[in-house]
Amino acid sequence: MNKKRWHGVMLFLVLAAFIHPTLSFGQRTGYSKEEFMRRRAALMEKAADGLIVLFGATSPLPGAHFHQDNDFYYLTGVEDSGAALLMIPRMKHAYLFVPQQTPREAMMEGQNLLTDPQAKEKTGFTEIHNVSFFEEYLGRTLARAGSTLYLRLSPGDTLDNARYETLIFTARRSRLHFNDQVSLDNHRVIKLRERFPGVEFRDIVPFIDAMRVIKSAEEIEVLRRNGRISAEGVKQAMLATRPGGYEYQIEAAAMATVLKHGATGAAYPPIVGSGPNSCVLHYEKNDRQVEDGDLVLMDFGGVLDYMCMDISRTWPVSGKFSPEQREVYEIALEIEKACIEAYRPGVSSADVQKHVAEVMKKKGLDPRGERGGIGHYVGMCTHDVGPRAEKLQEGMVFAIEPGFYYPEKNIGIRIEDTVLITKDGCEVLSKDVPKEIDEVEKLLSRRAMKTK
Ligand SMILES: [Mn+2]
Repeated sequence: MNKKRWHGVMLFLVLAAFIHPTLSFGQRTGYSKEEFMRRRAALMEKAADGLIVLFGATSPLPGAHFHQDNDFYYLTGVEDSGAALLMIPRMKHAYLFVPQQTPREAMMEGQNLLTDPQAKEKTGFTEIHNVSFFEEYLGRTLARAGSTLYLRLSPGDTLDNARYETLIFTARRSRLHFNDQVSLDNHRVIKLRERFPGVEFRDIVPFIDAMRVIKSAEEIEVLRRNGRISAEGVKQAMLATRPGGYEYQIEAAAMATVLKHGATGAAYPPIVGSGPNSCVLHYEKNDRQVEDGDLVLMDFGGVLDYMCMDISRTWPVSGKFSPEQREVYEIALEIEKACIEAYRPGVSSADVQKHVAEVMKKKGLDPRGERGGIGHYVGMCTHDVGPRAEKLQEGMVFAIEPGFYYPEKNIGIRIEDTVLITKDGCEVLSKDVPKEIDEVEKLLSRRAMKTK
């Protein structure tokens, strides 16, 4: 190929990457085998004086794609249902146990790792066995390992429930004693105690949380990609907003965008609250007809390769904020930006609040009681795990989400970004969705408005 022709090809590729979003965004990539092997090795170093046991998710939730238990996926990368993990830190051995499928099961669901001749090579496990051998292996190795068993004694988290939230929902379910049933996790602990009464049971969760809270290089790449595609989702939702349309049509625009770019779904039920619904913080029915003059509050994020994103934006259906909406919006935006300015390693919640107070004073704005501070962690779970953040550290990921809600005026405003703490500040992963008033209004003006 001559040089001129080659330049032409390069120019085409560069332009194509700009024009064609799938090329510049990247798709679902997963993680390297080495990433999971590193995590297992790191955990074995922390729980060196015993055995480690973890159980995988048993089956998909009705109507949903299979989503592995977060802790189990974090350590294995395995998405077969009904699996178990046994690690022997003293030997640096990690055994995976996978159910033997019936021929019908294999036909319906596809074969699992147990019958894959490359399984060990693909995953880096010491051995992969039938799950029915699990108890025998545990019994055999416990005696040699000093009879200490690390397992999950704290609750598990889910895609959108933090560990403590799992406890809250269990308590709510148990308000009626007919619904009062121990969780599958607790059932496993009871069974293990019944089988091995002489063993000392210790919680593995603090060790896992200390690891999960600091994101690895591979996780950060996934989070950046998810930031881009989820931001594009919210932008498309803004462009799909029109008077007379429905909230679910706004949700659909965001979902179509993230699914097209490799997300496995939403990180939590998307919130699209218009008018009065903008004041219901976790509104998710999304079935109201949107009216001219309404605000739309959308809280949305995709989940990509087991990493969540959490973004909120609020915009006027008409395309222009009313003076009253604008006044509240400006205050929320200044607080959010002041928090982002303050986020860097070593900073505490009180430091962030102090900075927010200074900025508001300088700008002559009344923060109306909202002080900012440190938001919730984001990661494998939308409300991710981790010890309480006394001071921010590099590699942590947070959602910052100031909001104001005035139901009597149908004004609910929340502005939320997901940020990564970097060496000397923070990187706004969801930065591609506009939030400045003029940028929001400019984007909305691109709509082909069909007003009734
Ligand atoms: Mn949030």
